[in-house]
Amino acid sequence: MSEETIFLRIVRGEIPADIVYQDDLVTAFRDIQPQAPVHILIVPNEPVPTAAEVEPSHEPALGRMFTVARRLAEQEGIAEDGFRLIVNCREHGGQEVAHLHMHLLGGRPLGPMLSRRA
Ligand code: DGP
Repeated sequence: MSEETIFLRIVRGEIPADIVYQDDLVTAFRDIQPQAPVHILIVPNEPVPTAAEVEPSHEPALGRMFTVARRLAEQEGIAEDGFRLIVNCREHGGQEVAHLHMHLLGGRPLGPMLSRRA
């Protein structure tokens, strides 16, 4: 998979996004097609294509993604009621962008974790 995804270009500031947090390891920005009142994507600045390719060297960034998710959930006012964190992986996981990303979703009851098979 190519490393030159749209998310890498957002991390680098090359294309616009509603960035809500950025530090040395991760960047968080609002999803362009929100599926809940709060829908933020948290990505490692150094691209990892998918969750199937994570290595021990990625642990600092992956751990930071969780602490940033907590911080943003509090900032967005969804921590108390609760929220959902999702990482889709490859084709069966429904991953569209090959730069690992965590979805932070909340602001309403989110329903069952998986839609039922037809
Ligand atoms: P996934 O299916 O897990 O790969 O989710 C990809 C998400 O990325 C999807 O919810 C839509 C979002 N997205 C795709 N392109 C862009 C973009 O250019 N900007 C922003 N902010 N979000 C994007």
